[in-house]
Amino acid sequence: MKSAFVMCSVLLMVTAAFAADPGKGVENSGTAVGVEAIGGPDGYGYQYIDSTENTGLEPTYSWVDITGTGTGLGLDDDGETNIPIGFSFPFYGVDYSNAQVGNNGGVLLSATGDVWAGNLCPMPYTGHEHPAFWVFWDDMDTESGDVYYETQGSCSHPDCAGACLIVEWYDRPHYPGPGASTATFEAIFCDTGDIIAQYQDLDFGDPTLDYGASATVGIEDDTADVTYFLQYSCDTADLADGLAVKYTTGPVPVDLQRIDIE
Ligand SMILES: [Ca+2]
Ligand SMILES: [Ca+2]
Ligand SMILES: [Ca+2]
Repeated sequence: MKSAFVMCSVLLMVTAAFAADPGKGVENSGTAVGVEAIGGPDGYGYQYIDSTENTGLEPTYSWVDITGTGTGLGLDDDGETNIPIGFSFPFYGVDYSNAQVGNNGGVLLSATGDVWAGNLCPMPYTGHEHPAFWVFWDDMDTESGDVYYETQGSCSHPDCAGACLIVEWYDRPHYPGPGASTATFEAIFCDTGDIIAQYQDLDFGDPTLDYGASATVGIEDDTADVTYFLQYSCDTADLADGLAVKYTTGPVPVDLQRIDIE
């Protein structure tokens, strides 16, 4: 039988948002997306798209350094602190004005909670009762660098048209530090509700840690009443320096269309 299996490499710019069932408790594809360039939607309607896509809706990697202008938090090894967002930020349908930043690479949309040293995955982390953005959840340390935040009324990142909050983990080693090298990455919370992670340097000089080999990356709602979540990666070295990942409830292109032709 003649095989006429064709891999269509044309990007079909179908930008309709996936039909997202807003029903609580709906299972999603978050645990299986791995490092696909486009993932979701989760039960709420979040999808992600990373900068390796070229459909026109992917985020631009455009590093914003706030180490000279932002506020250094001086976080301990496993410390957290509360910060003002500076505007009303919507996350899974709830507006937040404060966030809690953890040294271990996560931001909680709550006033309490821990970004524990031991990242857990696959998501969801059901022991956690706080909405979270796991930017690069891993056991970061303190021998160098700091964690900074800054609210910008007119965001410096080209994919945020309005205000944004930027949180930057700068030059941080992995526990127990100082290690061979450090990591630098950041989260950008746009006032539209979009969230962008940017990874400038994820090379610790240790293959067991580099590029997310021991980190959780994704977003999740309060998992006390499970749950919505969208995992980007889980303990796999599939991130890269110069990568941006956007999480959004807005339009995301359908992934490469694989078409069987008989
Ligand atoms: Ca730590
Ligand atoms: Ca490095
Ligand atoms: Ca880890």
